[in-house]
Amino acid sequence: MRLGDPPAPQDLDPIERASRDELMSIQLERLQRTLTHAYQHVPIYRQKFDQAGVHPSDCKELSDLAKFPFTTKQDLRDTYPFGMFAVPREQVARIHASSGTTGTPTVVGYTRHDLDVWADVMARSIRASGGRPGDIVHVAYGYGLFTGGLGAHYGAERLGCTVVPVSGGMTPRQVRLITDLRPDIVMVTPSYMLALLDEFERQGLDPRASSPRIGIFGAEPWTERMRAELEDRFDLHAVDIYGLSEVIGPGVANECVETKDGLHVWEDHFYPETVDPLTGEPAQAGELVFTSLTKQAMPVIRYRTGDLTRLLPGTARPAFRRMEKVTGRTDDMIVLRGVNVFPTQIEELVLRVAGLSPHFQLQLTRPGRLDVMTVRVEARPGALMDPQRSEDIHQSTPSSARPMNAARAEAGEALRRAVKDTVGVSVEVEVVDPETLERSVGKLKRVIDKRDN
Ligand code: DLL
Repeated sequence: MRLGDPPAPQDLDPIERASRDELMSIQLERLQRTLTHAYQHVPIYRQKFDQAGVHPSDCKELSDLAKFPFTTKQDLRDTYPFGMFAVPREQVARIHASSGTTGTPTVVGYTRHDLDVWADVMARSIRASGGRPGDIVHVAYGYGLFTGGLGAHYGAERLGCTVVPVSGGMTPRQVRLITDLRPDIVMVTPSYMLALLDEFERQGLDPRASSPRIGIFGAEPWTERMRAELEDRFDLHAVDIYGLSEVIGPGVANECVETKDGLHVWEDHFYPETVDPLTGEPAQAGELVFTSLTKQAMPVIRYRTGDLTRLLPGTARPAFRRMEKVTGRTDDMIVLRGVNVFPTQIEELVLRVAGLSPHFQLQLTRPGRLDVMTVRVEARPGALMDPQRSEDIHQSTPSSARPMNAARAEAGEALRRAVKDTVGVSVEVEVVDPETLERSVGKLKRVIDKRDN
């Protein structure tokens, strides 16, 4: 695998070469402007600021932002659909929306200038990932109300790439297009990249011989172990991209391929803080909170993302702080008999056990008074096979009636022990046949909650 080359300094945006002090002075000026814009044009911000007894003119330095109230998803729901907009609706050039699977959908809007900023930060993200003008970019993030597809699309065009706008789904066709068009870059959720991996193998193609040298993966949490898995099996650089629709979409933060040490937050547009998720007080590690610095249509002030991470000083782009890979969301956290468990913790452990594939689900049940979590994980194809297996097939024994073979039981036990030792909680493990768990096309649903509350 070719080492990820850093871009030549003259190819960076000027702000990427700025000093921290220069960046901070731009941030302060933009922050003051944003607070004023929100206060003047969005009734809910005016109300909340007034209630908290703060006024945009109270923001004299960046740390004064902590005096301002938070914005939550509930605020977006309460003002659905257009109540958070700070410009007349006719100046809104595009709408995106969340799927609304967990309640009222939330709508976000962009002026032409916002779309321009978005394309710029996405182009910057793709370049930081190792992309260059002229590269072919296969976009398998969903196109539509989800921000992944169109966000990646316009960013790749802005950088000067050739875009293949495939969107999600139709997996065999994705593999065909990757094989025939030979993209340099694939942009997709890590879980769907795994589904593409299966499809390569199903078609008898060697994924390591495929063309992509970079995968830009995001929209859901994924671990260092998953990075190693994807890099090894596809022979590419796997780089993390982060974003959320309320803030702009993908391109809020991105890893630099030469360091892969967390995501540089594009702080000239999005100001990050981390707070204690319970008290809301500033904390070194905790819930990520964003304030937009340049958005016109829908400025967000101290938006609570629900994502858990830690802010660190910049490395490959020294002026910009980094965020650690997101380990999970406050609402993804499973509290199992008093112990907090994140699906990413289980992912790390699953991928350490030989013979277990990265495809797993967490099923929650409540058979008695206590919650039980079952890790249902697929064996890797060809691994953990029962020597009697071929006879079983001839006898056409239904697979559910077959006893779990010794190798599977051992792998399951190894995982169970690892979870107990590392996370501190007892789980059940069920090792299932390859290709029996549902695959995601976009964002993966890891947890199946079968407890009736
Ligand atoms: O997922 C935007 C996006 C598209 C990001 C494509 C990256 C690539 P939403 O649908 O609004 O927007 O979901 C945002 O997804 O708050 C996180 O919980 C999660 N998320 C996004 N990127 C990452 C990541 C898009 N790299 C929510 N790691 C966020 C972990 C992520 N979680």
